[in-house]
Amino acid sequence: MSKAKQLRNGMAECGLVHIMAAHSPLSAILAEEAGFDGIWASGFELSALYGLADMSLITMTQHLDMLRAIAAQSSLPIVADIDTGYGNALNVMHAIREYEKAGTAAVVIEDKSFPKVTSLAADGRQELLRISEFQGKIEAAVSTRNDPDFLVIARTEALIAGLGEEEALTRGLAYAEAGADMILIHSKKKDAAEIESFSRAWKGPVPLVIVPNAYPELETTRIRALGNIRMTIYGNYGIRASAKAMQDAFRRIIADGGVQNVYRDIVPVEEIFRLQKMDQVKVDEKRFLK
Ligand code: SPV
Ligand code: MG
Repeated sequence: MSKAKQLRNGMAECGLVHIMAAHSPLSAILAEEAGFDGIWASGFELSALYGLADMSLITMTQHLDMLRAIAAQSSLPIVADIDTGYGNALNVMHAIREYEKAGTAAVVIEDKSFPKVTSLAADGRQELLRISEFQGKIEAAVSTRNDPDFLVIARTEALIAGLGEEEALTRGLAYAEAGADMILIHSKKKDAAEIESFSRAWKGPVPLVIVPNAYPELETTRIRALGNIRMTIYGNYGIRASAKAMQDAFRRIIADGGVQNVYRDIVPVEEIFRLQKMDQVKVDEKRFLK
């Protein structure tokens, strides 16, 4: 079964899948062990990993390299954050071929102009494409995929750009008409009212995806109650969790003048060996090193 089919089946069977952001194969392994249904190959997280702002500075090649490395270590379906699709509809066609070959189950393409600016920044420059131009990009993606189960998810940034619910609904419907399998509706409001209102007003033919980064109070029970959200992406939690853990440990080492305390509160090296599958290395050594 393809990973795309696995993802579709997960949504059909459970009603809602939980997709965790990863910025490395190690973070993807940890997400899989924790029990998530899929991996979000996040542009924000990869940008942050390089110490860069999430504004189209990371190239498609860099993102694909990370995604391939994740695919090699994880059995979970990968939802690729391809931002604006790296250009116009022709760039989207190239991207879809490359991401599908790399083992991606789904892509999310957003209706901002290239180069984009990250969605959650206060006063970010948020310019949206004309609706028909973005429909062309969705049509290009849909007609390029090989596997009919490969999901093309259209993300509208209408609420992020402050254009209001009517515009967001109009765009969502237009993108579904262009062939999108799902609509990702993003919001940077600190509470969930905007997303809940959009979800209640959405009468489109395809289900919704949300990214509760700005409004963490919207947990699974409330999401399920809305009835038309099939995918939740935890969009920047991996990088924030790891930054916090490293900040705490690094500061303590300086403050304590050594690692004599901190070593108790970090994973032992044996845990890293386990994640690196050192047991298998030992087996292979015995078998093949003659
Ligand atoms: C990402 O994780 O790259 C996203 C989600 O696109 S957000 O950063 O909240 O826009
Ligand atoms: Mg992104």
